[in-house]
Amino acid sequence: MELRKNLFKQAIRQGQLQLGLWTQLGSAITSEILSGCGYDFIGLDAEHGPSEFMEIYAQLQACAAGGPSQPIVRIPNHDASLIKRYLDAGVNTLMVPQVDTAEQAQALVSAVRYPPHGVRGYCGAPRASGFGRIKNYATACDAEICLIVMPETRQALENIEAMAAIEGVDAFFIGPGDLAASLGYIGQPMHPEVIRVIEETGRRIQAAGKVAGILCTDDAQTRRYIDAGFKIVAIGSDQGLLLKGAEKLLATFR
Ligand code: 3PY
Ligand code: MG
Repeated sequence: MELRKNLFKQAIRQGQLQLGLWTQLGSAITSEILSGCGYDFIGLDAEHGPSEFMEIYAQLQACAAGGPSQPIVRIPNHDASLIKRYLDAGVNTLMVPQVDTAEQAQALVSAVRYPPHGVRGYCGAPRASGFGRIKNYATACDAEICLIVMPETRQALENIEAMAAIEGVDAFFIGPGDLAASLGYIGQPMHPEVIRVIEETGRRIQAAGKVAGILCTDDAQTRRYIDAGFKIVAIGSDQGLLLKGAEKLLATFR
């Protein structure tokens, strides 16, 4: 059995726009349905939303069955022992929230790599290695792991260039909600000042040679982010689609 290429990582390296859907419902059935729709990626959220480790595991299985979307898992914190479990479960693209400093970013790079390049603990035959069938997993997996860090605070904005200089940080995914809160505009990710800062941060990330991403559910602003060079763009969520779709259907008849 061969180690699968991380098509998402390949695509962002080539500067291709990746459009995705965020999921918060924690449902493997939803993930299976959505991963067959043609989105480039499906975001599986273990930071917010109800999913615990085993629910994410089931959603990874569902994405593999539903394909072709690439799953991205957002973990709840920076804990290296938790990162190890998600990598063992087969997560190739990992998103980490609230990354504020170069030291934190460097520690995350170390957490996703086996010694001597990092501190990831070794397991003989994890799901990620096809339960031991991918014989070169331990020596070849680094190339297929993609690390996305989330700048979501004022402090993170001060450290963008320092974090971008770290080899192994593949991309930045801005959290507009938390960033708005940190800038003094809680609940207002569409405030003009927040948007101005996000667009400026996107330019800084690109100038530093890294890929910028964002989640936005306003179609017109999403277009502007894409035009501004954001390449990892979550354009909606399972919860949002369900809510809007259900309300719209009812309104059609009532
Ligand atoms: C935020 O808006 O803070 C996020 O984390 C979005 O994914
Ligand atoms: Mg956030």
